[in-house]
Parts: sequence; C-alpha cells; structure tokens
Amino acid sequence: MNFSHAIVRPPAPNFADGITMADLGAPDVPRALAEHAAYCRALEQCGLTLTALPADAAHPDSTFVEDTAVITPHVAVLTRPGHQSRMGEAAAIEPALAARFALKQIEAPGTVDGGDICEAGTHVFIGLSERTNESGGRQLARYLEEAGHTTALVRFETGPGLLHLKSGLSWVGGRHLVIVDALAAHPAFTGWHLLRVPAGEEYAANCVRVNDRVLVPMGFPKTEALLRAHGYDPLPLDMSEFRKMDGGLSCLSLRF
Ligand code: CIR
Repeated sequence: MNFSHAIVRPPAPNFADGITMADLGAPDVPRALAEHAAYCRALEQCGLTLTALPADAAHPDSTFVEDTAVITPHVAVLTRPGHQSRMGEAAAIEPALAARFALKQIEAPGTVDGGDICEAGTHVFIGLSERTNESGGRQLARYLEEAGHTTALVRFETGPGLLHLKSGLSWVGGRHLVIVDALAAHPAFTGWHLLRVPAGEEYAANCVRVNDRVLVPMGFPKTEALLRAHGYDPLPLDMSEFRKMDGGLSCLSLRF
C-alpha cells in the first residue's frame, strides 16, 4: 500500500471496442479520457510519480494495465492475459517493465490477469477465474512464494460485476478486506476482518489503498461511510466510463 510510482496508459480512441459483460451502453471516449486524467491527478495527489505510456489502439482494453503484470516489493511477473484479444498487451508493456524490474513470466498454457491478484501485505490471494487458469495461478504462486510471499488460490464464479477477483475484493490495510457477499464465504478469507459492501454498492468493492488514502468509485456513500468508520480516508473518483467496460479503479494502474 506504500507506493511511489505508477504506470498508466490512457484509453485509445477505440476503447469502446474492448470486451464487456456490463449492460451499461458504450463508453464516451472523451469522458473516459477526462476520468483517466482525474485518476492520474489523484495518484499524484497521493504522492506517486507517474509513467504514462502512449495509448495503444492495437488493444482496445490496454488502458487496464493492471492485468499485464503483478508487481510486489519482492518480485515482478509479466502475465499472460486470459482473453485472446488481450494477450498482446503483455508484450506491448514488457519494455517499460523490463527497464525497471527483472521480470519473471507466466508461460503457456498458463493465463493470468492481474485483476485476479489481490496483495494483502505479504499474503497474496490468487483468483482462479475465466481469465486466470490453474496453470497460471500455480506458476504465479511459485514465483511469489520463492520471493517470500504466502499465497491462497481462490476459485470463484465469473458473473456480472465479478470479472476478476478484485472486482469484488480489495485489501485496504491490516486485516481489512473490502468484499462482496458473493466471495465472503470462501475459506481463504477465514480469519480476515471482512468489510462487506452493502447491497447495491458491489462495484465499490474494487477500491485501492494508496498511501494514506483509499481511492473509491464515486457514488457509493455507504461504502465510503464503512471505510471512514474503520479509520480510512476515501478519495472518490468518477469511474462511469470504465465501469461500462467492466473496469474498476485498480485496473487503471500498476503501482509500486
Ligand atoms: C476486460 O474484459 O478484460 C476489460 N474490458 C476490463 C478489464 C478490467 N481489468 C481489471 O479489472 N483488472
């Protein structure tokens, strides 16, 4: 949660051609660009230095940079995204990451989307989903454990609003996990203090602790109140256009 840098990539003009299960209409690209700019300013306000990569129209979902890598203080792993249309995003971001990190790599037949990986201090939850398969999850777990992390595999059912594990789960500090009801009964979360997002506010379960603040999507007052009640300082951001493409706050940056 203590970060000094982030890598971001603005949405490309063909952002609306990306993959989505959400039934919220097509995103407005100029508005998405404005929301992305506000997101970048918020990260800077939290003390981060940003590296902004150029928009990549070869991959309409490429603004969701989080899916291409898993970066912890101890290891950096280039993923192999689980949807055919997104696989090339890993190669596209590799030079920017290889300049900073000695990269490990997920190999075929493994697939991993970074959105399925939730760091909680030294412990890491690895979601097994329609994007992250067992081979990918196990390869990643090995890299993480070799670097000193503990890991837990969390198999879950993809569904509307739950594309990735982190669509419904965030670690905000200490033993606190923000979580949707659909995930809360999984044994991997036994012993953790679960902050369950109120019904109707499931989208707000994707929030991001960045230094002293917790970035939260705008428009979910009960979740903001829940966070405040536990001592956190929420920073709401408009995510309307990214939500239309199944994206959340965490997906828009790689933080380290
Ligand atoms: C996709 O379906 O892959 C994109 N439209 C959304 C990816 C969101 N990424 C994330 O939650 N980490």
